[in-house]
Amino acid sequence: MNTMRNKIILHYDMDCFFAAVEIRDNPSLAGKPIIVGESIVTTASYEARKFGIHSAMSVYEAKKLCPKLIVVPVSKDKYGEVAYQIQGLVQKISEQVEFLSFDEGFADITEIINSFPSKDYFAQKFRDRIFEITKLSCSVGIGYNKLTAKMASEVNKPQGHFIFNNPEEFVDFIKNKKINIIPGVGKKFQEILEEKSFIKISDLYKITAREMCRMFGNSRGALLYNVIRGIDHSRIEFDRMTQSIGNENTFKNPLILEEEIDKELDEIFQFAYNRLISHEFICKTVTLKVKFSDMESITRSKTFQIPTDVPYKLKKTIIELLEKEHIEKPIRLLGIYFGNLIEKSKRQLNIDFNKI
Ligand code: TTP
Ligand code: MG
Repeated sequence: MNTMRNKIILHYDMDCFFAAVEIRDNPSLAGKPIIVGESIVTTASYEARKFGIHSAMSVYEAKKLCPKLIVVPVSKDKYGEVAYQIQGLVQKISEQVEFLSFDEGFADITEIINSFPSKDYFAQKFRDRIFEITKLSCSVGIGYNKLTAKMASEVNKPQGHFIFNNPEEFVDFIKNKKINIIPGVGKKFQEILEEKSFIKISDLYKITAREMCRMFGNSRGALLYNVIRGIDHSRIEFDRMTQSIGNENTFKNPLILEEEIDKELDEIFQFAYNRLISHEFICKTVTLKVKFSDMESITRSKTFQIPTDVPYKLKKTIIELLEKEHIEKPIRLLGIYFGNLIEKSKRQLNIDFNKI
């Protein structure tokens, strides 16, 4: 068995993301053709897609296709907030994560999947949990690499999941599909392929890697050769500097009493702190996030002069941030994040003797 087969990767992609958030927050939009955008369509509800409306189309053109179309302006901050919640959950299940955009990402679940009854069970639980937290649906794919996970999440979209356990299953699934099922094969490349009478994926298996490179260029040819065989060695890109490490919790029964808040804060801190330490990071910024039961939310941060991982200092800062707020409303969510992360080993090597 090669290493490729040993990994288990989950990919999630929110359904109709911007539109779904808008519908969630204004249920009178449900079941109607809506798009989110000002002059360009960012996304369309499934009802609007039935008219042929899609992302990147002009709103003018979209309205011609569906005169009853409802146009909702973009609220990036709101989608960012939801993305943050989702990413918090994903970071809880795995330390190897990569977020491709607001609504899409990968998690390496190799280490934890064996403690669940099955991949199918895990995918369902993941979707349920996302819905519980955000009241939004997503689609999930589980594969043995990033490519197959991403393609799996498309299979039962929306509100579904699918699993590729190995290359045999993958090839069996895609061989009779059209070539544009492959991510990255756009209209232009599809036309080039069709000119050469490659219509279905199965038409490509008889071509050797060398021939493919000759026909389509080295990198594109090699990529195509691998992709149709379910081969992808790309790694999860965990970008440490742009991400923070932390933890948050949503409470079914909002917290009111001081001792309840302290207890929860303690637990969240411990979890977040353990993650910081296990990654061997020190941090420069500490962030406290609080969401109230009336949905108002606040995010407060403090940045230190010198990065630290001293628990006492980190905890004290969090408590100070909380106390400054004079909270009187019930709390629905508490979160603690450590940002501006620096690898501890690098920090030690970076000591500048001139400055001591
Ligand atoms: P996608 O995941 O591509 O689309 P989607 O979530 O709207 O729909 P699907 O159910 O098919 O996954 O993109 C995520 C969000 O990113 C989308 O809701 C709006 C935004 N977006 C843009 O702003 N511009 C674009 O061109 C695209 C494709 C998406
Ligand atoms: Mg999406």
